[in-house]
Amino acid sequence: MTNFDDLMKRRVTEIKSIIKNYLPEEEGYQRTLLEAVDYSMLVGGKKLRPLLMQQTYVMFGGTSKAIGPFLAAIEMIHTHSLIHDDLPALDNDEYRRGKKTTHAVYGEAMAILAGDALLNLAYETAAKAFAEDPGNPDVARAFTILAHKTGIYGMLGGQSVDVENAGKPLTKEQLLFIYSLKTGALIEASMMIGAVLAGASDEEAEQLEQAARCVGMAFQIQDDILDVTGREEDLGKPINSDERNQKTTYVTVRGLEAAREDVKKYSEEAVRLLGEMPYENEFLTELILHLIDRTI
Ligand code: GRG
Repeated sequence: MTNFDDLMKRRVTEIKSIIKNYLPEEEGYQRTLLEAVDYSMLVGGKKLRPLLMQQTYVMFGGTSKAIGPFLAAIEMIHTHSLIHDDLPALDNDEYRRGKKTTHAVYGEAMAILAGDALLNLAYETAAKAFAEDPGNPDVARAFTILAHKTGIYGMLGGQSVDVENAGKPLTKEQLLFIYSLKTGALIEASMMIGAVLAGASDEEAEQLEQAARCVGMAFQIQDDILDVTGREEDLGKPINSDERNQKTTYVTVRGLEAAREDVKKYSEEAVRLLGEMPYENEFLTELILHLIDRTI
């Protein structure tokens, strides 16, 4: 095992244990909802967004305890989006992260509620950061980024354009708009929040936003590639979902080879932008470059 793989494993394990601290106990009359929430959060997943947040935080020399709630909150928002994305009304997928999707286990109504519950729990959790670091104005800055990048000008807005255009041909520009919001926005939020909580200026946060936008674009294009070329046992979900849902993707617009080249280009541009900053994190750079060849 290389040093990177080893470090990656340790960091993901650490993030999982931080997230667990913020998950609800499965008790009370709403127990089934709480089980569905915990099931969805614990069933697997790469924990990429908290990892990017934590590593950007490290890059900027962060020391505030406020980071913990935000690491959990970003994964809750991401998991909410996956639960809803898998619903019969959207992609209608039965497997995710190698296990049955939330609606396949708990039924559609409970899955809708579990998705909503996680979106709300994310803000309840992020709000705990105010108590972790009282009087630190960066907590409010981070909270604002989290809410903005999740909403109508971020992930949810991008998803709405995606849903509305399913089955229709799209230009590359339209597709990039959708990707920069539905996938890019949460990755931007992750890296910006990591920096802001470590005391980064607004200008530095904006430069990170550019770098993160490139990471998000590369990540979504690779997602499109894996939907065609990946192995179900690696991905933990069925392949050819985009074709089934008549989705225009980067692969259908640009072809497989150009898509692969662009994953590399966007990732290298992200690394270049990070390299312009007066701080360093070798692991973060390696992580972004490793994502180029990801198979999961
Ligand atoms: C509210 C009805 C309703 C729907 C919301 C907002 C939304 C659904 C979906 C967001 C769009 C979305 C699911 C984008 C896909 C982004 C993406 C590539 C997800 C996969 O991320 P990974 O590979 O997943 O990091 P793991 O399982 O590793 O965490």
